[in-house]
Amino acid sequence: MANPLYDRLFGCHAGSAAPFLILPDGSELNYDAFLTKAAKIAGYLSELGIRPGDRLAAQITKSPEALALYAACVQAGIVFLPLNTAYTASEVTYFIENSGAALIVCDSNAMGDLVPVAATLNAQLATLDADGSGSLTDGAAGQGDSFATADRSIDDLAALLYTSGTTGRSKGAMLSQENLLSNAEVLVQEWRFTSQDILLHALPIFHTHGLFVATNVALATGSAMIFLPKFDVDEVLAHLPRATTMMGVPTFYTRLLDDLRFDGAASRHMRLFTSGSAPLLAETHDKFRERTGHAILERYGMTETNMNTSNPYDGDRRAGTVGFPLPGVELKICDPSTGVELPQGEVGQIEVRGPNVFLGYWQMPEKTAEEMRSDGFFITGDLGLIDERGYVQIVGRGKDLIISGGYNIYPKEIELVLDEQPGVLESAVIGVPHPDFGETVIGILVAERGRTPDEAAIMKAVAKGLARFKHPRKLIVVEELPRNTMGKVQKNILRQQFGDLFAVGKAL
Ligand code: MLC
Ligand code: AMP
Repeated sequence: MANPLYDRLFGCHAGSAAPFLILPDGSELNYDAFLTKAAKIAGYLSELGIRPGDRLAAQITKSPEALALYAACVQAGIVFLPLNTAYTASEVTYFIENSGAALIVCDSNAMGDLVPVAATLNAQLATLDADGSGSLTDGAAGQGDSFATADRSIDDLAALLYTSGTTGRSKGAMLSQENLLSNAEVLVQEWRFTSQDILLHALPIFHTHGLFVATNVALATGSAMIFLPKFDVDEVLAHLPRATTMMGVPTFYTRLLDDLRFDGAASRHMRLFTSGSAPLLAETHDKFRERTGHAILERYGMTETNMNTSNPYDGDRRAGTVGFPLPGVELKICDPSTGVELPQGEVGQIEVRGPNVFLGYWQMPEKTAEEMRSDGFFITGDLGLIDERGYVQIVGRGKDLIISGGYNIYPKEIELVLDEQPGVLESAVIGVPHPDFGETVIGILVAERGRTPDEAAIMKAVAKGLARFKHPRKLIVVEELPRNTMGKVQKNILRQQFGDLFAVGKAL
């Protein structure tokens, strides 16, 4: 029996007393205890009738048990579908319906909303709360300490991660065991991880960055993680002395720099800081190096592709670049309209191919075909160039996407809600620079003739349907939207017009 992902990341640690999770109160969970927790959960999932290949949707708070649920799914061959805890019930309903999840694991607070959804969609429901209690844990308690690992091949589906789309409809990116494993192996080598490392983990575990980049790299090397529930500057500063490495989104680094307690002394012992999921401003990179002596290692990835490029561990980590394609990853810059590869130095669409690139979108062959070329290159939607030294620079996005604090937000999804509101004729949602989140969302509205949109009512409607991080931080009513001759809204003009709304020192 084989299960490459389980065997390589988890099974190899059986019997190990080495620490895996170091919790905020200083207590530790060793590898063996973690694996036992996972095996018990796998036993319970099996008792519930969840079979290899079934999808399990989890909207749960970060905890050792939540991570053990991921391990249990890998061991039982169940496709893990983690969901942002900020999603509203209506957002979650779509994911469950679209994926056909057999089991939903949620916080007991969400039961009221999800019981009817589960009943309608014929899914089972279990609970897991932030403190690790719940019906999942109760069911797992009665199970044996070991579980017969399900037989899986390297091409089998391991996870389904939803990413929003430019049409407003989310797509489930199908990630195989090989996608996850190949990327973890490469990152371990490139970033020189060893079992001596202690990774400060303050990222959420429902996205690629916190789950597959951070956690899988730690698992692949048998290193420990200081497992914090979220990014909180005080907590991070308190735990940093014990860490050797940290992975973060740019907001982590700007928040640390805003705190004068974070200085050379607080970070001298660290081996590596990495950044990704959103652009790290060259200014932040430079300020960080000045303050701490460390050059943050910036890398570039996506839900669909895991990690594509990385600045070098040894050598020049260049601000404003995302480094070189990772070993095994091919990257080219192409003309967006023809797909023809462009000469070095020219700006075009970034396309990537390799064992890291996903299998396609769940039950959306037409969407997959739009973004995946027949020769296996994936069209990322990011615009970039390869400079004279071979470093990749991301210069913009071909896709209409906002990245706020590392979370992706597709304007279309918000525009659809705004357009429906009484008194609103039409809307355009744009991202503008924000000192904390990098970019933030604003909504530009055109009122129906003779009417004044009720902003409070609009924000209430937005809150009902959409996760908090997607909410416009400001609504602005204009006479009309700028359009080109084809009638397309010129968002670049709006971004110029409202781009300094959140500039430092500007009163709102
Ligand atoms: C929280 N809020 C956000 C937000 N996060 N709003 C916009 N953008 C965000 N990212 C909301 C909160 O609900 C709150 O609402 C208000 O904004 C301020 O909250 P906060 O306390 O300041 O936020 P905090 O909880 O500290 O979270 C900020 C953060 C977090 C940056 C630490 O968002 C985070 O951990 N981001 C990481 C995202 C990530 O892992 N992305 C990886 C994607 S994978 P209110 O009601 O209080 O105003 C990927 C591939 C790759 O992209 O390459 O890695
Ligand atoms: P997601 O869909 O959440 O996986 O987000 C992927 C997107 O994040 C990419 O397509 C990029 O636009 C962006 N991204 C990730 N890493 C970086 C980076 N280092 N610099 C700029 N953008 C990045």
